Amino acid sequence: MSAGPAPASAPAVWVVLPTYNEAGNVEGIVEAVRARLPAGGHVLIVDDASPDGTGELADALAARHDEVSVLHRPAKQGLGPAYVAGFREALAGGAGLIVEMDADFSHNPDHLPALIAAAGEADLAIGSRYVPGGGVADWGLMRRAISRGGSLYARRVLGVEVRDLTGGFKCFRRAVLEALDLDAIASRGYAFQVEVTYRAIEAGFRVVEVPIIFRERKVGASKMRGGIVLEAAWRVPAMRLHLVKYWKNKAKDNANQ
Ligand SMILES: Nc1nc2c(ncn2[C@@H]2O[C@H](COP(=O)(O)OP(=O)(O)OP(=O)(O)O)[C@@H](O)[C@H]2O)c(=O)[nH]1
Ligand SMILES: [Mg+2]
Repeated sequence: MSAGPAPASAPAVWVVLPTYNEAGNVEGIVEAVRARLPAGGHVLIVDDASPDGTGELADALAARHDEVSVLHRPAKQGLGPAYVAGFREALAGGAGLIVEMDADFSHNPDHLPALIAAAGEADLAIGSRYVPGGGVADWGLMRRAISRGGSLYARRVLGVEVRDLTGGFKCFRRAVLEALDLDAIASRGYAFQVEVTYRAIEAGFRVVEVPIIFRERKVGASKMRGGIVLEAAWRVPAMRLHLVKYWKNKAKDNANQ
């Protein structure tokens, strides 16, 4: 008999929230996520030693709620490494489904149930701005063009069907993260989002897109820098080339057998 409130068949959902200087958002987002989590769910905050005290606020939330925990990292190392560390902790904690989302309310917690449900059908559910029903609430023309152009660029270069490749609101089945070589993911910014999805597709997992409305953050400062966009610009073709190398090696291995 299962002692917990969750039915034995329901996989535990872990929501990983990376934070860097999110003191104005962390409490609100954790409470909003908690309110929408299925029974047995967990919230993991991954804080990179934010100088604004986010880590201490996160600790206070963890002390208040059993299902909230904090992973403290010693210095700001970028979004990608923070997620990889969070994914590892979630896998070790027994997560069945792992959600990644921003802590700045750009990813509306109201979309969580649909995203989690979709991952039950596929292997990876992606919150998507660029499918019918999805969109961006309050971006200027320039920002829209960068994001749309970035997704289109990545889609064309990689030759995949996913329309929103750079978004970071996703729900993975455990098996996806177990299958990916997390240590081999070198990307830190937007490229991280592209690389994880691309690797999942290449590994044969089913990916679905769920419409979301993305909002601009209301509180706190953006960490987006030109360097993050540039990283994505050169890493995307590098991902494709890496794969070419992989298949060439495989063909050589087969020929040698
Ligand atoms: N742990 C950790 N979290 C980070 C780091 N960089 C960004 N984050 C968090 O990742 C999420 C997304 O970062 P944002 O600053 O919103 O960057 P963005 O969404 O690309 O840019 P905006 O559109 O301006 O919001 C937020 O929750 C940030 O606090 C980092 O180096 N380490
Ligand atoms: Mg943001």
